Amino acid sequence: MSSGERERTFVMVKPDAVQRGLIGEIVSRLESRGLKLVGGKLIEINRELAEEHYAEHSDKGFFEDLVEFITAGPAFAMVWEGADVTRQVREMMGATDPAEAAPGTIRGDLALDLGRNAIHGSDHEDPGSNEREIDLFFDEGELIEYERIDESWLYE
Ligand code: IDP
Ligand code: MG
Repeated sequence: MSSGERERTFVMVKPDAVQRGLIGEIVSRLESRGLKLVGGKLIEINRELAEEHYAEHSDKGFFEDLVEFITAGPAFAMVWEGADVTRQVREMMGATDPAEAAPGTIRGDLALDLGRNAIHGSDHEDPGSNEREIDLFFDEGELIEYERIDESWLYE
């Protein structure tokens, strides 16, 4: 392997994008990049889980709206694996505010509004947030270790 350490990250298709039929589009982008899906499930996030997941924002004015949004309908939770995956997914997601997100990014192509921004990914600037979020949403037995047949063509 030539670049970056292989790691796992937590990604979630938020309720707005589930309602808009975008699970497949978002999964497809990550899958086509060569990232490996090692866990995935449709979930209904309850208030307790939402408050824990977004604890870092609990003092912000938008916190209550954020918790309501993320608990308002099913979300699609995933774990993806790959070289430098946490940062790579963040780059693919684009800026938090879709209005500022570059075309070609998931938010820049699929969303318009800060409070309806389609996707969550662990923060690569917050070390350990990937593992913390994976543990919060998944049991060990729900994550599957396997080789993708194209791995020797993805990594040097
Ligand atoms: P991120 O999702 O790009 O990591 P964060 O700053 O961690 O962005 O914020 C978490 C989520 O909170 C955002 O994805 C968005 O849904 C929501 N959010 C962030 N800032 C605002 C705001 O100013 N108004 C409304 N919602 C916000
Ligand atoms: Mg964040």
